[in-house]
Amino acid sequence: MRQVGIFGKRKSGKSALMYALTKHKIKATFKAMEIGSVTKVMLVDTVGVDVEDSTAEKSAQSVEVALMLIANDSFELELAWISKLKKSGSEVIVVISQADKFADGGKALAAAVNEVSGLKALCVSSQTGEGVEELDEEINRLLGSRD
Ligand SMILES: Nc1nc2c(ncn2[C@@H]2O[C@H](COP(=O)(O)OP(=O)(O)OP(=O)(O)O)[C@@H](O)[C@H]2O)c(=O)[nH]1
Ligand SMILES: [Mg+2]
Repeated sequence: MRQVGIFGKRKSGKSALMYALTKHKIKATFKAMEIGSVTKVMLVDTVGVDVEDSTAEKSAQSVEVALMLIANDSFELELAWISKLKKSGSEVIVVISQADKFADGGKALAAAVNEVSGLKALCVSSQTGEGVEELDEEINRLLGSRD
């Protein structure tokens, strides 16, 4: 089964995002099913990347697409994980998580991440649903690009 992993520090909003994406009916799954390329896409929740535990490392080996959540302006660990995920062959989508908590919707943080890493980040709130559809589309696009 094709796997999409959700990574991020403890309390960065991984489980809430998994629920929000599931509620959104995981359009990626249905589109992929329509074109008959796969039967199912599985979302994989993980323990925090800041937890001493090998399970997130293990998930990192088996996901095709990884969502890396960033919830505040200390994101060095997340950038290190992004390199690791890419090395193991995963596509990575950077997500500014809990975007509703920021007055600007996470834009400044997304710009800071972009400046340091060159990566584009999507601002997403599981609470308001802001950005969930765009994220879903990006997951779908990346899965499609790997067919
Ligand atoms: N305002 C706001 N709060 C959020 C959002 N997503 C999650 N939260 C809250 O943030 C806290 C942590 O969310 P979780 O989804 O449990 O985070 P997690 O990364 O799965 O946490 P662990 O599994 O413990 O590592 C909870 O109190 C959520 O209600 C969001 O988009 N907006
Ligand atoms: Mg969780």
